[in-house]
Amino acid sequence: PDSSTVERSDKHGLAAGAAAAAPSPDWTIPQGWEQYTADEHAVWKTLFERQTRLLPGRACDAFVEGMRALPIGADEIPDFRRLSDVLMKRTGWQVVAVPGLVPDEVFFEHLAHRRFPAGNFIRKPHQLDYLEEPDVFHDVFGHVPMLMNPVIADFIQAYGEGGLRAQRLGRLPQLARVYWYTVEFGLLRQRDGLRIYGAGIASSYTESRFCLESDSPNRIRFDLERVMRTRYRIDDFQETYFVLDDLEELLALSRIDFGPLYERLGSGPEYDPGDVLPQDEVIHRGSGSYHHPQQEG
Ligand code: HBI
Ligand code: FE
Repeated sequence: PDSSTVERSDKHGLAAGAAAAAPSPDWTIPQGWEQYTADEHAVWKTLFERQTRLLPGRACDAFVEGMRALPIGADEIPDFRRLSDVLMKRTGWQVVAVPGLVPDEVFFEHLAHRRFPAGNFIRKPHQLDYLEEPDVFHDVFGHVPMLMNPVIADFIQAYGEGGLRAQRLGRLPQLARVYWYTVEFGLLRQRDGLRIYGAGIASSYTESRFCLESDSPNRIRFDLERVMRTRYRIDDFQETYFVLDDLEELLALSRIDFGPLYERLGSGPEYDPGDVLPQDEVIHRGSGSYHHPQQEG
C-alpha cells in the first residue's frame, strides 16, 4: 500500500475498510489522542463505568490488579504513551496505535516484539454491545490490564513468535484457537470461584455475565490439543469456555514445541464449538438453551 496517499489527520472512527490503505509498513499510526472529541470520550466513559460495575467478583485478581496500576479511568480515553510508560516498567510491553484489524503477520510481528497493537478509534454510541473490529475499548480495557501480568506478557509474545511459524507451516487456524480460547475468552478457576481473564469477555457487558452465570455454555477444563481441534464462534457468545486452574499453565504453553503437535493435528477430529467429549473434564455441562433453544411441541 502506498502510504503517501493516506491522510493522517483522518483516522478517527474508521472501521471496516479504513484499514485498506496501510499508513506504514507496520500499520502503526499516531494515536492522535488530542483529536478525540468530547463525544468519543463520553462513549468511553459509558463503557468504562458500566463494565467497572460488573467486574468485581467476575474478573480475576490479575485483571483487577493490572487495571488498578494503570492510568485507565472513566473520564477519558487513555493515552497510549502513558500506558506504555507503566507497562514498559512492569513487563516491557508497549501499546501502539493501529487503525483496526491488521494482517496476521503484522499482528504477530508486533506481539513478538512486545508491542500490543490497539485500535485508536472508539465505537459509535449505537455499537456499544457489538462491533466487528477491535476498538480502543476492547484493546485497552480488555487486554492492557492482563499485559501487566508477567505470565500473560510472556505468553502473548510467544504467541506472536509462534504465529509466524504456524503460518509458514499452514497451522495458523489451530494456533489461533489457542489465543481465542485463552487470551480472548479464557476463564480461570480462582480459589474463590470462576473468574474472567479473557479480554473479549472482560470488555463485553453481556458476555461477562453470560460466561459465568448462564447455564447455557459448557465450561471445560483447558486442554491444549482439545482446544486446537475446536472451532470457535466469532459473532456470538461462545458455546464453550475453557478454564485454567492457574495462569501459570500458560507459562508451560509458551515453552512447548508445537512441532510434534502440529504433526498430530494433521489428522484426527475437529470439534464444533458446542461439543462435549468423553475425555473432557467438565466443570459445567451447558444446557445449550442459548444457542440451541428447544422447540415447543
Ligand atoms: N489485528 N488489530 C488486530 N487485533 C487482533 O486481535 C488481530 C489482528 N489481526 C489478526 C488477528 N488478530 C488474528 O486473527 C490472529 O490472532 C490470528
Ligand atoms: Fe482482542
